[in-house]
Amino acid sequence: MTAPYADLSRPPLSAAALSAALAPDGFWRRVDVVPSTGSTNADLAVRALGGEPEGALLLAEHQTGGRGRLDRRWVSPPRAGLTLSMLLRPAAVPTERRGWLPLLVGLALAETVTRIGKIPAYLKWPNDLLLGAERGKAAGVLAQVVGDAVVVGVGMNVTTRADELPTGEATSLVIAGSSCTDRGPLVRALARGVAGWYGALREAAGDARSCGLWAAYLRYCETIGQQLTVTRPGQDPLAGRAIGVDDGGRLLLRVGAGQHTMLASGDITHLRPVERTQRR
Ligand code: BT5
Repeated sequence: MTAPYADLSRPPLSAAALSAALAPDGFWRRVDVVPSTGSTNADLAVRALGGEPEGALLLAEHQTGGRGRLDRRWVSPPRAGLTLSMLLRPAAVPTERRGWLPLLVGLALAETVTRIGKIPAYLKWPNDLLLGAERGKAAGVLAQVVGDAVVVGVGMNVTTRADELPTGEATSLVIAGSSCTDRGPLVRALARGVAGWYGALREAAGDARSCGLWAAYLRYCETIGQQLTVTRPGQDPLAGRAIGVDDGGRLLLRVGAGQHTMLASGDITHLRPVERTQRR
């Protein structure tokens, strides 16, 4: 008999099981798992352009052209992690507040890893998920606006071994000591978390403060209070201290005496070692 998959520590995901588990919650209308594709974000973007309603969740066991921000790549061995995208149509969230959409997905990731994996998780603004004393990157989020839809993609390393990680700054749930490396419960918790926070943000017409999203995000975000540098394509690097996140999900930065600026995007580097205390 031919084994359906070679690596017993990396069982496949079941779309039927995920659909059955998520359907009663109401939001996730359609769940698909494909064995391989270029990019789940690209695939859902095509479906969004075709008019598909929100509530679609697309997972790939392997991506051959996984995308990061700014044309960078997301690479992961087959079934070693989560590579998934979600289709949202945030009509009830004013455009200027939609910066909270990728942030809430980062928050749902941090909550999932804390609750299901039982390890501390940290967010680097806007939404890198960091784990461990070295604050390795275990997950990233890529949001793309497609007409009036937003496709939000997540890549998270789950059983990825050190020799499989693309950079020395990366880590995975198994390396960080997660008590769960079964992708099914992780997907379910993440999808429920996203649906919950997204529903709350919609009901609050995009007001992240009144629905509790802002406070919850700040509990995990280690960027606030840090001295940091920001790099953005085609612009000089910026140095400053992060002092908050605004109503649009932008990072508020103090760049000099009495001088402030808001960042909607950019790559940041924390300059001061983080205090190794758990704030939760
Ligand atoms: C991100 O970009 O972190 C967003 C990644 C989003 C990937 C998901 S997978 C499902 C969906 N479909 C897609 O096509 N994409 C989304 P960024 O902040 O630009 O980080 C990219 C950088 O992270 C790369 O340049 C590498 O240095 C690093 N990187 C790549 N793969 C990684 C991995 N598996 N773990 C940790 N770091 C990684």
